[in-house]
Amino acid sequence: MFRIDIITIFPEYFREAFDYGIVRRARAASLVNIQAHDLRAWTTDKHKQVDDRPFGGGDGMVLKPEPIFAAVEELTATSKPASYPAGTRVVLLSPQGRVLNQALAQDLAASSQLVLICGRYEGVDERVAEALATDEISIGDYVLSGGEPAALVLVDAVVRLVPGALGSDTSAANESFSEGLLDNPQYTRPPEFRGLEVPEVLLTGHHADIARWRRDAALKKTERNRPDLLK
Ligand code: 9D3
Repeated sequence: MFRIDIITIFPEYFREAFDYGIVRRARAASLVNIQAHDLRAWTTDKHKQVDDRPFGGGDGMVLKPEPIFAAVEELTATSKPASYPAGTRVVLLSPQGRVLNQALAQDLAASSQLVLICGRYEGVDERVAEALATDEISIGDYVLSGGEPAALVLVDAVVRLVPGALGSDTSAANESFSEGLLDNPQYTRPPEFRGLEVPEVLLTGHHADIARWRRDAALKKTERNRPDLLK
């Protein structure tokens, strides 16, 4: 079974997040086991301190390395990237990471255990990126208040690619982004709604015309919203 362990100071944040849709189905079918762990469980001091002031000065606090290394050690049986079990990826979610895309999601889905480390505060002691994580990943160029929402996004993108997670009628390889174009627009009944009409061609049953319209509409949508995909 594919295993995903999330290390966070807010384990409750994830409580219902994986109880919906494809992720819920994958869990129910025992294709994947997802657990959120409280980083404070691996502290050893009375105050369960997970952060400290940055060396060299500066605002805010930095997550300390010791509890994070101890957590990964317990969850993977080691804390040396070279000796992680085959198929184990230890991912630090951080604004400094490489940006998640469908190819990276596919790569991660081919592993067997993901350990996700969620940062908070002003950051995470760099020794976690240097000597503990196999990957450092961002979900895009905007500022979040922590790694938790990024972990949700990554889990969703990866779990639906785990073999068996999608219904047999839908193949993950056969979707938008795998083809480099956005999806074509879709319509359903009624054919006229508040004066807004469904494109005539979709009502004709002429399959070749419909296929041509869809290709053209997808191209126009991509030109308008994501010209970067066409370069
Ligand atoms: C680059 C921003 N940093 C400048 C001082 C401060 C900072 C902002 C946000 C430090 C940590 C965070 C928390 N964000 C994440 O942990 C994070 C994140 C994100 O902010 N954007 C996109 N992907 C990710 S993955 C983890």
